[in-house]
Amino acid sequence: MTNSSGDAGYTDFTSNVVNVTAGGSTNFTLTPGFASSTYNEYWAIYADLNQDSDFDDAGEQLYSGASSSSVSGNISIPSSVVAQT
Ligand SMILES: [Ca+2]
Ligand SMILES: [Ca+2]
Repeated sequence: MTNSSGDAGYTDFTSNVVNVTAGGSTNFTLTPGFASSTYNEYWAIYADLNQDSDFDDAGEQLYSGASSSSVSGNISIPSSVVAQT
């Protein structure tokens, strides 16, 4: 999944779906774009692991960080997650 947020500030990509596997992991890369000078961007990745329509539950923030350049990492999906039917 590759998304560009454009120049509008925050962009909501929650309608985009990517399939993951319980007990599996997936790599990600987050790349900021700047019109002129660079500055820190604040990143977060969430998953609604218990499928109750929010991201407030323990462990649902899979990644957070700040950088002015690309960041890559790996997020793990707990094996206890039940597949969406
Ligand atoms: Ca939740
Ligand atoms: Ca909840």
